[in-house]
Order: sequence, then structure tokens, then C-alpha cells
Amino acid sequence: MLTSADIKAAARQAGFDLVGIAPAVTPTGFHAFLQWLRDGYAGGMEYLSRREEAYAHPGAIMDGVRSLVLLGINYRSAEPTAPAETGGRVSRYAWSGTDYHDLLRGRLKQLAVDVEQAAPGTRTRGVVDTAPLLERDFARLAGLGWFGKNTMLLNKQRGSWFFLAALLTDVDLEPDPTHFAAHCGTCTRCLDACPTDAFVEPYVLDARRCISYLTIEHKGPIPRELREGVGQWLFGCDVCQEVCPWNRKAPPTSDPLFYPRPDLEPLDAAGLLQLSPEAFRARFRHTPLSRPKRAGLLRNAAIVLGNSGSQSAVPILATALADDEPQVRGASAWALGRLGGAEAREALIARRVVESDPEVGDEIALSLEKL
Ligand code: B12
Ligand code: SF4
Ligand code: SF4
Repeated sequence: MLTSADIKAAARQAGFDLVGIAPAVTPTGFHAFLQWLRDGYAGGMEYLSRREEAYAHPGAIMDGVRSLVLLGINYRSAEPTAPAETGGRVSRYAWSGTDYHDLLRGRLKQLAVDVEQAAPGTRTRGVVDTAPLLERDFARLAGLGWFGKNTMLLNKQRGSWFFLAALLTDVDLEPDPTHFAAHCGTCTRCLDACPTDAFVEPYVLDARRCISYLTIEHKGPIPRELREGVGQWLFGCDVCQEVCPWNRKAPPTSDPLFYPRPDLEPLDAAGLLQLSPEAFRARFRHTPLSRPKRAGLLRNAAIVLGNSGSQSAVPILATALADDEPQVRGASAWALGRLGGAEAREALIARRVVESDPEVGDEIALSLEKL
């Protein structure tokens, strides 16, 4: 008979740092999740609302599921390097260039093979991110940690620098005790530090204002009023985790797969804005940074340069005013308006004459009004 202890040993063997068992039930946060969708906080992430009913029970993902094995992998590696004047920041989870979905899926597959060998006939289904499962709710249920006010799942030993995944199974396993305790106390550091005021209240995030959403998931121009708040973030954001006291002592991983690739951390925003589509593909293919596509990542680069205060970025932004992607041109126009100076003004005036996209035209006009 397959026991919880067998599965936990196999999970550690497969390379997971955290493991706990939860029963297949309706997650406690299901109604809060529906309300979150109703409030519009998911922004353009339609894949969440499209399957909202499926979140009511993991049975929608796997017929006959009885237990969920919740798993965590620590990705804390080095400490961030301060970017140069025209450099930008990348969220820690993407530093190595490894797509964590691929990595976790590989380990889940290994775990599934081990389980099926130990108990022939057992059915399993591995899940990371994309299935309709509230992973943090089940992780709390499986005893892996508590919800921080920044909505991250926090663990006393590991902080929040870990990914989650789940292995669903049709076996009745002994569940772990739910992590009922919470250890945020009166702290509000994450809420106070968020550069774009994305928390509506503790435990509730308006993704539409979150830099992680804006720089990775959001298609089209980043709303003007949030661009300054994006600061130096080219891809994702770690501010609400960096300030969290529980992350101070979180141990680094020994897994070389998570250590930074030298050209990704820190990332040069000026160099990024000059990448052709071919060069972009060659550099970012198979990495998480390909998700916003060239248009999204170069849009972010233009905004970061606009926030840099560096006149040396002006010629690069002026060239990007002729990029094929309207959102890159629009963000560059905004950035030139923010940096100011005669050279920026001339570039905007020259582009105004030939620009055919009305939204980019508006960006140019607004920037020229300021100069
Ligand atoms: C959509 C999504 C996002 C969105 C929305 C984030 C959010 N906070 O909702 C965006 C793009 C902004 C995002 C950003 C990030 N994400 Co994300 N994301 C997801 C995804 C795919 C779904 C999350 C979701 O359903 N959100 C909706 C909200 C309502 O649900 P929730 O936060 O998961 O659960 C909360 C509610 O249930 C609520 N709740 C429960 N009961 C009750 C009761 C009441 C009364 C109330 C008010 C609330 C409440 O508390 C829960 C925990 O906060 C999950 C993977 C998954 N399938 O779960 C990864 C996931 C949550 N993301 C993850 C990561 C790493 C990130 C980033 C750190 C990436 C980055 N550095 O840029 C940031 C962190 C930003 C942040 N502070 O959350 C990890 C989190 C790991 C962890 N330790 O917590 C996950 C689990 C992915 C993974 N497989 O590892 N993400
Ligand atoms: S990831 Fe950044 S923008 Fe998003 S909630 Fe946290 S601090 Fe705010
Ligand atoms: S910063 Fe403070 S309030 Fe926010 S998650 Fe960490 S302990 Fe909780």
C-alpha cells in the first residue's frame, strides 16, 4: 500500500524541497477567488475566468482524484546586482533562463513514475500553473505555509522564494495538518513598498496594477499612470518579497539550474531595445523572458530607459521610434518625453510627421506638450 511517507521520500528524491499532502476538497479560497474575478482584478488573464467553475474541485482536473501532493522548489540563488545606468531588473525566478514549468514538469513526471512503480495501477496527474487549481490554497491545506499579506505562500524556513506544483492522485493518502497559523503579525512592509500600490487590501492584489502582470502578461501599452512605478523592472517584480522579513534567512538553493545567466541578471535595457526579431529569438527562446514576446519586452525596456534619467538613452529611444511594433514606438515616445532635452524633442517632431498609428500619435503629442 502506498503511504504518505513513501510519496514524501520519493518527492525529495525527485528534487522537491517541500512536500505536503492535502485532501481533494473545495479550496477554502474558492469564493474569494470568484469575488476577485468579479472585481476585475485579473485584468486580461481570461484563462482564469474561462474555467472559473473548474476551480471548485480538483475533480475537474482529474476524475476520481482523492489526494493532492503539494510540492515546492526553492529558487533562491545569488543576490541581485545593482543595474548600471541604462540597465534594468529581472525577477529572480527568471535569472537562470530556465523555464520553471519545464523543470517542474520533468520532476513531476519522475515522481509519477516512482509512484506508479511503487503502487501499480495508481493514477496521477501533474500540475504546474496552468490547470484550474488554486495552488497556494492547497499548499496551505497541505501544511506548506501561510498566506502572506502580499498573497505569497510563506514558509517559516524557506520564506517565499519557491515555486509550487501538485501531483493529483486517486489514492487516499494521510493528509498533513493545515497551516492555520499566520506569521505576518502587524507587519505591512510589502503593502507599503509596492511601487504601483497594487494591493487593494492585505491578501488582495489587483493584478492590473502589479508590475509582474504589466511587464509579463499584459498586452498593449502599459497605462500611463503606472509607468513611473515600473521603475527599473524589465520583467516581473520582486519588491514585495525582497522587503519581507521572512525572506532574509531563507537558505539559497544548491541547484545550479537556478543560478543567474550572466546576460540576464542584470539585463541591459539599452541593448534590449536594439534587438532585431531574429536576435530576440536567438537570445530568449526557451526562456521565461520570451513570454511577453519581443514587443512586450522592448516596450518594457523603453519605459525603464524613460525612468533612468539618463540622456545617453535618448539616441537609442529616438531610433526605436521607428520600430515595427506600435507599442515599442509608443513607449519610446513616452520615454523621450520623460527624459526631455532638445535631441528628444527633435526626434519626436520628426516622427510626428510620418507616424500612422493614432495611439502612437497621441503619445508623441502628449510628450511634445510636456517639452
Ligand atoms: C495569475 C497568477 C499571477 C498573477 C496574479 C497574482 C495574484 N496574487 O493573484 C500575476 C501575474 C500578478 C502573478 C504574479 C506573480 N506570481 Co503568480 N501566479 C498566478 C497563478 C497562475 C494563479 C493565481 C491565482 O489564481 N490568483 C488569484 C488569487 C485570488 O488567488 P491566489 O493568490 O492564488 O490565492 C489567494 C486567495 O485564495 C486568497 N484567499 C484565500 N482565502 C481567502 C479568504 C479571504 C477572505 C480573502 C480576502 C482572500 C482569500 O489568498 C490566497 C493566497 O494569497 C498561480 C499558479 C496557480 N495556478 O495557482 C501563480 C503563482 C501564484 N505565482 C507565483 C509567482 C512566483 C509569482 C511572482 C512572484 C512572479 C514575479 N516575481 O513576477 C509574482 C508575485 C506577485 C504577487 N504578490 O502575487 C507562484 C507563487 C509561489 C508562492 N510561494 O506563493 C505561483 C504559485 C506559481 C507557481 N506554480 O509557483 N501571478
Ligand atoms: S510584485 Fe511588485 S508590483 Fe506586484 S504586488 Fe508585489 S511589489 Fe507590487
Ligand atoms: S512583508 Fe510582512 S506583511 Fe508582507 S508578507 Fe512579509 S511578513 Fe507578511
